[in-house]
Amino acid sequence: NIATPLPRLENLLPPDHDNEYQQLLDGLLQPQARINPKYFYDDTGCELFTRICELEEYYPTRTEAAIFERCADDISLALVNHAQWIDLGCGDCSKSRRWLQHIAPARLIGVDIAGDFLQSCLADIAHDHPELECIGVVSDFTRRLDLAELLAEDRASPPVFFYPGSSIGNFTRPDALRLLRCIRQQCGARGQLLIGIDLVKPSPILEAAYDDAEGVTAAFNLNVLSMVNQLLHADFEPANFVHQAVYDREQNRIEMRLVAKHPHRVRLGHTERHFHRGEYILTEYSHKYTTDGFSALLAEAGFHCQHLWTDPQQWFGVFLAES
Ligand code: AVJ
Repeated sequence: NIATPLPRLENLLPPDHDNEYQQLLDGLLQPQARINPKYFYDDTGCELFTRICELEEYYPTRTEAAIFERCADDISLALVNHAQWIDLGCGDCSKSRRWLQHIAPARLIGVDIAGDFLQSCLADIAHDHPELECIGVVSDFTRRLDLAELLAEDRASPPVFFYPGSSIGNFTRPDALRLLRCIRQQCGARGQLLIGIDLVKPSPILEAAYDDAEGVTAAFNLNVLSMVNQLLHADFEPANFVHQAVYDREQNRIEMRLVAKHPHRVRLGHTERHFHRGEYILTEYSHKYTTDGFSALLAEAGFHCQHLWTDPQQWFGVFLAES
């Protein structure tokens, strides 16, 4: 391992820390306080999220993995050309790694916000697959995703964008549409998108998935406050808040909240905010789609939906779309 050179790492994160700081602060000063869910993923947050994915109540990860496993041959056959495989929000790249047993891309491009973690994970993959060109792209694609230059290095190979885990559920419908359009543009004429979507289902199942008995999701939600404390020099006291997950049937989304247990004041850098008892911070949306609803969104973004694979209970959908 020591002899393997580190994989190439492109940093496309624009250095706009001031802007980030301001947006985070603005969100917390709004009448409805909010924190962008991307701030969940510090080291502790990443660990807690891994534990969430293993919870009995949290069915999406396991259900998607089962679909991938059961339908791997069909999916592989439906991928026209998979020489360039782009993993959006790759994390530890474990999902892409499993695909390497079925398909043999020439290039693996892992896009994530956490650079150091990305490089070490890609180094491991590169070590196990010496023939594979591994490239890490440090980017916050909730803001901007621009891989045009990188993809153009291999014009002959249309890309496959891999966006698993229903991560797109964090975006509101208009924002999800914007991101899908952006991906479609970068697909060029023959690229494809393989995307995992959590489907609408009875609310007790959904609410349990986001409020597990062990309290791992609660810890995950509360942990975001330590990130905010660091970034904003704030003094949030996690013990003053309680985790809540509510399913909104009209909007088809889970809302994760941190509810103030009692009235109190929080310092936010040079300013401060008062929270009433019961007032809450909105920390995450997790949108659920019907299969028709998500197909329509793909169509609106200019994609043709080619295939849909689901599990027997129709809890999760894997869509393959082409431009
Ligand atoms: C990573 C956004 C797909 O919405 O299910 C899990 C995050 N939050 N439990 C989701 C999450 C609480 C997850 N995504």
